[in-house]
Amino acid sequence: MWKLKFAEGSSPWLRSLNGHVGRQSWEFDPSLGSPEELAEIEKLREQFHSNRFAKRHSADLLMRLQFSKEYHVTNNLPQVKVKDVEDITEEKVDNTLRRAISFHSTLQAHDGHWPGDYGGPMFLLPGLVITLSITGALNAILSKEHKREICRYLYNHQNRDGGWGLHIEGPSTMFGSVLTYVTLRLLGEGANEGDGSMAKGRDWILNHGGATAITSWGKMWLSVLGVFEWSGNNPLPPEIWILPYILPFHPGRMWCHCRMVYLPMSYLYGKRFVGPITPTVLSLRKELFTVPYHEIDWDRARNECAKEDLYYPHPLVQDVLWATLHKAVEPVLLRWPGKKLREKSLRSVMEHIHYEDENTRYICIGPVNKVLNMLCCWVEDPNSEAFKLHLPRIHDYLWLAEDGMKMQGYNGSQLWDTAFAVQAIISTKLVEEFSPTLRKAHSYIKHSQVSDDCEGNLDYWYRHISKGAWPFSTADHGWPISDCTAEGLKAALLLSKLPAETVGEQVDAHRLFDAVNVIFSLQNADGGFATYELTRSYSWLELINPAETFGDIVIDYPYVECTSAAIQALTAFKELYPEHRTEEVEHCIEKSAKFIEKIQEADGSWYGSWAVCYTYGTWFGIKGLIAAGRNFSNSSTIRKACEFLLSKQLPCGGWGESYLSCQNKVYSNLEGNKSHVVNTGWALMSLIDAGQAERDPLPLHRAAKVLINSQCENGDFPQQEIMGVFNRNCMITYAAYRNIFPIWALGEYRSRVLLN
Ligand code: LAN
Repeated sequence: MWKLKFAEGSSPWLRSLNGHVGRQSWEFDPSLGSPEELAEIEKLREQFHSNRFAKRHSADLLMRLQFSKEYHVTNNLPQVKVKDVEDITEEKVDNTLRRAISFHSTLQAHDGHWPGDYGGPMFLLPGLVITLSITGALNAILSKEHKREICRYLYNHQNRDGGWGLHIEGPSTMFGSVLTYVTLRLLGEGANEGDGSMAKGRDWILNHGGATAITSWGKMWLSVLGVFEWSGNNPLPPEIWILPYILPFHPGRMWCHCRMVYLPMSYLYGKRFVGPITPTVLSLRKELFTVPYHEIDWDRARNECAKEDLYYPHPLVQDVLWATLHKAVEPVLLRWPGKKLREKSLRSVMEHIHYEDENTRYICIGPVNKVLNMLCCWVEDPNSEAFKLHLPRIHDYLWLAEDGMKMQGYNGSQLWDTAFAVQAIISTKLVEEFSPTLRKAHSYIKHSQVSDDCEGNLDYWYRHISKGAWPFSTADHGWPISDCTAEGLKAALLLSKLPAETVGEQVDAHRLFDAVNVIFSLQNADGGFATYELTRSYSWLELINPAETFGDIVIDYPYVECTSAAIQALTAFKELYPEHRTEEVEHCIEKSAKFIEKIQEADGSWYGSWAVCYTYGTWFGIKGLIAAGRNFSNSSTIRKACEFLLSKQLPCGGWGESYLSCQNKVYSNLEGNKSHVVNTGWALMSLIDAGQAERDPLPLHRAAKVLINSQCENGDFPQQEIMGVFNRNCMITYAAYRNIFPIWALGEYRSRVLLN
C-alpha cells in the first residue's frame, strides 16, 4: 500500500537545513494494507474513474483515508443544516466550526503543516518522464507501482475527444495531448493500448495538425527526446546571459520563474542536445506527424501552433526577431570563432544552474526547472554528484490521489496553507479547544522561516535577499516570496498574542524584524508588490514572451494579492511593535493602498492572478484597503467593490466563479450557476470586512447558510472546481482551500455578524 511520509529523508544524497520539516513523499510498501484497506482504496479509484468527466478534480481521498486510520475526530457533534436564514443560530455555527476544525486538525502532519495535493497542470509529468528516460534513470526512480499510478492519472484525465488539456479541467490542447501521449509511450504503453485510448489520443493529435503544431515548450521537449529537430525550434541563445545587465531584456531582469526555466532550456538549445535514439523514439517520429518525418518543413514548424493552444499569439516583432537570430546569428555561433562565445556562455549558464540547485537543496524553484536542471547536470556529466543529488528530490514533487500519481506545481504549498489555516482557526476564537493544532502549526511556521540570504554576491546571481522571508513551501526550497512572507508574518503575529501555554513560544522579535525588512525591500516605486523580487524591467518585454500558452510571464508584475498582504502584515506588526521603523511602516502602507486603489477595475473588482479570480482579487483588494484605514463611508473604492460583490451573489446565496474568468478577464459563473465554497468564503469575508453587517446583513446570512449546508458528514467540505491559477491560463489545485476558507469565513461571520 502507498503511504504518505512527512519530514523524512533517508537517502544519503538528500540535504536539509531543518531535518526535512515540511517534506512530503509517497512511498509504496508492499507489506502494508489489509485486504479491506486495499479494497477501500480500489473503490475510491473506481468511483473517480467512472465519474471522471463530471468531476474532473480529485478530492485528495487517499491522503484523507490514511489520516482517518491514524487519527479520529474527537467530538461527535451531529451534522447541522439550516433551512433558511432565520434558522442560523450561534449554536449551529459553532457546531459547524467545531466539526470543521476537528476534521481539518486530523489532516495535519506531525511537523505541523497541512499536506495536500498541489497538482493540476498536465505538462509537468512529461518533462520528468522524458528526462528520466534519456538519463536511463526511469526504472531506478519510478517503480512499477509508480508507473501504474502515473498511467492511471494520465488516462483518467484524457478528455472525451481523445486529447489532453493544459490542466485537468481544460479542453484538449496539442501541448497536453502530444506530451501526455509521449509520456505514456515512454512508460511502456503500446501505441494501441489502453482500450483504444492511445489510438484516440493519436487521432486527436493528427486531426489537429500533428506535433509540428505543438507550443514552443513542447517543441523543446520533443527535440531533446529526438522526436523533433532543433531546427524546428526558435532560438534560445545562451549568450543572452552574458550580455550587460543594463539591457532591459537581460534575463536577470525577468520574472524568476521565466528566467529559471529558460536558463536550462538555453543550455540544451545551445548544445543542440539530443538523447539516445531508441526504437520508441523512432516509432514516435512515425506516430505523431501528418507527413513522414524526413519531409517535415522544420523552418515552417518553428512558428506553427495549434489554435487550441494559442493563448498568447506571437506578435510580429517576435517572428522577425526569431527569424533573424535563427538565420543570421545562430550559424555564426555554431562555427569558429563564434563557437568560442557559445562555449563561454554555456559555461556561464551551467554555473547558474548549479547555483540554483545548491541554493534550493536540489528542489529547485519549480517543477519545470527541476527536471531541466537535472537533465543539464547529466548532460554535463552523467556521473556527476549534482545529478545524484537531484534524483531523490523528484519524490518531493510527486503526489498520489484517487485519480493516480501526478507531478505537482511546486514541492507543495505547506507554508501557505499553514499560515492561512492558523488565521482561519484563530478567527473562530476556539483557540483553547484547538491548542494542539495551533501549537504544531506555530512550530511549522517557526521552522520554515528562511534564516539566511543565498550564498555569495547576490547581484551576481540576480538574487534578492531572503533572510527573514517565508517561502511558499519549505525552508529547504527557500525562495522568498512577498505575500508568503506577509502571510507568515501575519500568522506569527496572531500567534504571538496568544498565551505561550496554548500555542507555544512566540517567534523572536528580531526574526519578525527581518521579515518586515524583507517586505520593505520588495516594494516597487509605484507602491505595488510583485511575487519574489522587485519588478526589474518593463511590461513591453511581454512582446518577446515566446510561450504561446502562458500570459504575463516575462517580468515580475505587481499584484493586488501581494500588495494587500504586505499592508495587512505591516498593520498587524505596527500594532504590536509601534516603535520599530515607524515612519517606513506608515509610508509603505499608504503607498501600497494608493497602488491598490489605482488598479481597481472599472466595475469595482480586482483581478486576482493566483486563484479564481475576481472574488479572490476583490477579497485582497478590500482587505488591504480596510487594513490601511479605508472604510465604506470614507472610500468610494470600497463602496464600488461591495456593489460588485453583491451583484455577483447567486440566487442560492453563494458565489461560484469559473476559471474562465482568469483567461478571459471577464467575470464568469461556474457552469449551471453553481456556488463554490471557496469563492463564497472569500466574498463573505470581504463583505464582512467592508461593514456589510451594519447596512444589510441578509446577504451575509444567505452566504453563511450555503457554507453551513455544504459541510459533509465527517466535517470536511466538498472538493469542487479547481481554484488556483497561474500565468492567466493554467489552473492548479489548492486541496486545503475547501477546508480553510469555509472555516475562516464562518469564523468571521460568527464573531462579527452573529455576536455583534
Ligand atoms: C505559485 C504558487 C504560489 C503563488 C502565490 C504565493 C500564491 C502567489 O500569491 C504569488 C505567486 C506564487 C508564488 C506562484 C507563482 C507561479 C507558480 C510558481 C505557482 C502558481 C506554483 C506553480 C507556478 C509555476 C510558474 C509553475 C511552473 C510553470 C511555469 C510556467 C514555469
